[in-house]
Amino acid sequence: MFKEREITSWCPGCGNFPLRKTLKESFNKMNLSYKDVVMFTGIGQAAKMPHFLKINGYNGLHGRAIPPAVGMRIVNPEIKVIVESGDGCSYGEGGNHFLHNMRRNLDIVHLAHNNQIYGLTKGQASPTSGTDMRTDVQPEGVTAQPLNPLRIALSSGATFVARSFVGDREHLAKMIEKAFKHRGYALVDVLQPCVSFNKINTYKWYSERVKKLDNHDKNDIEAAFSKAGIWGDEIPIGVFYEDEREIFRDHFPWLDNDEIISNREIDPSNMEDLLTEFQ
Ligand SMILES: Cc1ncc(C[n+]2csc(CCOP(=O)(O)OP(=O)(O)O)c2C)c(N)n1
Ligand code: SF4
Repeated sequence: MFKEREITSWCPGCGNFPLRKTLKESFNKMNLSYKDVVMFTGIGQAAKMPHFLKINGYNGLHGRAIPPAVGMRIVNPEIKVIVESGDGCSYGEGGNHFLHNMRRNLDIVHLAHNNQIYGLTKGQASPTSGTDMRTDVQPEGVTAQPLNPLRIALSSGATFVARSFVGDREHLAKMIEKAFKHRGYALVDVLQPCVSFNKINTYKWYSERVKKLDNHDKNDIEAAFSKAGIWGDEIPIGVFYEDEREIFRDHFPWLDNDEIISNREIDPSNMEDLLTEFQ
């Protein structure tokens, strides 16, 4: 059984709490054990998830959660790999890895905690902050257009693209479970209020706007792209797009011809022979 740790450094009321609770419950519902999942994160408040949930995890550099996840995905196809990080870490510092690994379609679940702000470093604008948002370092307001992670994912080859909101845990659990069942890169952009530094996109603000997608054909990429462009008085949540295509590992069948690398016994006394091969 997955368990939450008692002590965290998150602010009371932070949207990371309901996300952690939902994630834990979903893991338990899916009958996953500690041996079945590894979580990769970067830096930020969201990225502290493996510190606050009892899980096998790897906490890397800011924006660099995906590369080690890719390594794990390649050497061990049996383990579920989850990348979890904030909007800054996922779409800003980690933007390049986000783009290129969706093209590769690795079998990875990516939960992006989207609070539209840099939480850990005390409230600078992030790539998803709204235009005109004022912060301590953007006192006259953000001038750039917010990045649209769903449209980027759709145009970069992600085979599962969804959005949810921590204020609707039932919906969030459904999206997490669908993402885990999907074979391929599964992005769930999770609206996660930062109660300390984002006073615009609050629980109330999101609650008044989120609306479940209905009459939507999730196999139609044009329809998904159009729905992903809706943001304002209405914010659609749900699965925007789902498709099946070969995953990265399918292109390298020789990886399956041998015992999986992670099961091999490593004998350090053999290292010398191996190193001399490269001399
Ligand atoms: C390359 C690099 N740039 C900047 C920083 C400083 N930094 C640490 S956390 C952070 C923001 C985190 O924001 P986000 O990823 O949105 O996560 P949140 O804290 O909101 O959950 C920044 C800018 C860093 N550690 N490394
Ligand atoms: S700063 Fe924001 S994101 Fe970070 S723990 Fe506090 S409320 Fe959560």
